[in-house]
Amino acid sequence: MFFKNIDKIKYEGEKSQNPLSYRYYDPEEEIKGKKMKDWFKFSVAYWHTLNNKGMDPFGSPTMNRPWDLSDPLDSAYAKVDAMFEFCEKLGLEYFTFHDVDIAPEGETIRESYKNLDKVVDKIKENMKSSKVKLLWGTANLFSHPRYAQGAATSPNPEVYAYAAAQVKKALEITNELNGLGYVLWGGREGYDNLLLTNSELEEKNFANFLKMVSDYKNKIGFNGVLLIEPKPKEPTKHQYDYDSLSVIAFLKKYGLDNDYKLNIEANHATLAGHTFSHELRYARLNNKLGSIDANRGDLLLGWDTDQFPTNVYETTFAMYEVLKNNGVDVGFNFDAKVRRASTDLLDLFYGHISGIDAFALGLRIANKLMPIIDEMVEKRYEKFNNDLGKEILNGETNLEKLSEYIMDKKVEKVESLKQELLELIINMHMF
Ligand code: XLS
Ligand code: CA
Ligand code: CA
Repeated sequence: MFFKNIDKIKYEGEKSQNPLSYRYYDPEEEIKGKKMKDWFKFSVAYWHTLNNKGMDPFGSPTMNRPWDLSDPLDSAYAKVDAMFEFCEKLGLEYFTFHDVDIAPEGETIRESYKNLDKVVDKIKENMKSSKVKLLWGTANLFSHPRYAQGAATSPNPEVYAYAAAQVKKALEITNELNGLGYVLWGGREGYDNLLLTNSELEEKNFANFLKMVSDYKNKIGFNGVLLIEPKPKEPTKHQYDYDSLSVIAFLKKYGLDNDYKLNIEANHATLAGHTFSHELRYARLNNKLGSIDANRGDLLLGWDTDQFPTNVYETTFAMYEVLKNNGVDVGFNFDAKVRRASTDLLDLFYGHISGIDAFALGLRIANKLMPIIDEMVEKRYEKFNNDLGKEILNGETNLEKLSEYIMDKKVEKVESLKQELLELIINMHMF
């Protein structure tokens, strides 16, 4: 046991003053006929919760974790137990990992495969006596020095092959563990210097790589959803999977749009100069809203801080999009870490609890606001129900007809937007 003095976190309702309880997240409560736990399928991220030790570009690790042992494989086994215990205590059923998070990397890919097999056996063993499952898996194609100039967009074909071998195995173990999804985040797929980049070559290689991934997924019969995670920058100056719409355009260009959906991260949305809900909206409208990385950034810092989501306005607007999408295919992963100075094991619980509650409250409020917002939007566009509106909407008119129609009419004013009224109503429901 790693979290000895902590009992299972329970739903105690909003009057509770116990920080180790849920005030809004009641897993069994139904909203629109679906249990809260099924709306979310919250997951804990291996890399932030078990592997992050508080290192940053200015300083050494600040956290000593009881699962960090001297032998890397022993540590890997201890982490499996820690993950299962942590999820069970939070009452969550899912976790996520990169290949290198769960098992030590070997000198060759052959050795890495062996280590992965050992740890995956241990995960399977733990799964037998637990409800805890895999939400999604992925391969880390960005930390090792070989990936400094890209993986599927590297100038070196052997690096490309190494990346392919990592993804092959990561897909296989995700499949063996019945993961609901597989994520591709192109951490180093981008450029730092445009003049030194053969953009056409990199783009083609990247597209071929994604094609191979989806072919192999089908070959091994993996039923989960393949997900691309957009991010505009960091670590590279410009990343190819910039945002929802650029990924969707890329997928369409290469005939891959039936093979992939998107994993939208809140912090990446704001790095791209968008809101979280903007990214969710455009993914949703293109039938691409596959999964969510639940976190938040800090606008004053301006980098990928991966903080726990606590802003209920943001979670509410996000859940409005999720409700409209009737949920997501995969789930909500806490791609979030405690701050470097928050060094207690308990802080891991506080972070997750406050993120879970912020989303649960967001879901409740969004559900109440939805009919009000929908009515305001409908009213705003109601003129498109008249003959002129219908012709425009159905693409049944042309410039001549329109100019003829409007020739002698005065068109001076549109009805008020009523943004202030909406904002007032939102606060009425919020507090
Ligand atoms: C980094 C990404 C990463 C992906 C998985 O910014 O968020 O953690 O979610 O590789
Ligand atoms: Ca992420
Ligand atoms: Ca991030």
